[in-house]
Amino acid sequence: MPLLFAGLAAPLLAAAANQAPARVAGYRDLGAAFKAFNDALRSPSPQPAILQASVRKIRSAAAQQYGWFPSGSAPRPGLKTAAKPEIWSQPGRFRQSQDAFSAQAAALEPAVASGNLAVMRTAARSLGAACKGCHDQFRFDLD
Ligand code: ASC
Repeated sequence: MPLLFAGLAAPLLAAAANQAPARVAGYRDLGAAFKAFNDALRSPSPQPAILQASVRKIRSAAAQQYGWFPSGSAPRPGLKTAAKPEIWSQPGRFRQSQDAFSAQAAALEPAVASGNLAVMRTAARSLGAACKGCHDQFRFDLD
């Protein structure tokens, strides 16, 4: 039977290890969507379709991020990640940061719907602050 268990465990471990690349891809997409949003806001008359599509992607990332930090994806020898161990040792604090991001992502939608560029810029700044707040606490400096 040990061979059978080994056969089952290997794919499970591989799935856990793959969660770090999953979050890297997720944050890359999120960063691209936020950049598209901010780039559009720099235009004198941003296209609502671009703003709305970006917000949809940002909100999707906000929903998915809760699944990006399974225990098997914490830092360990052989796993390259900028995620700090505090994510797993202080889950309540980390959850607060995740919720702060979700709240600011959700707030983008009514800001865009208002059609008011100043309101959208303020909402985008608040979202960026939520990103930074989490990075400052839970992400190693990238270089
Ligand atoms: C961005 C981006 C982030 C945040 C952060 C805010 O545009 O990609 O990670 O804003 O830099 O300080």
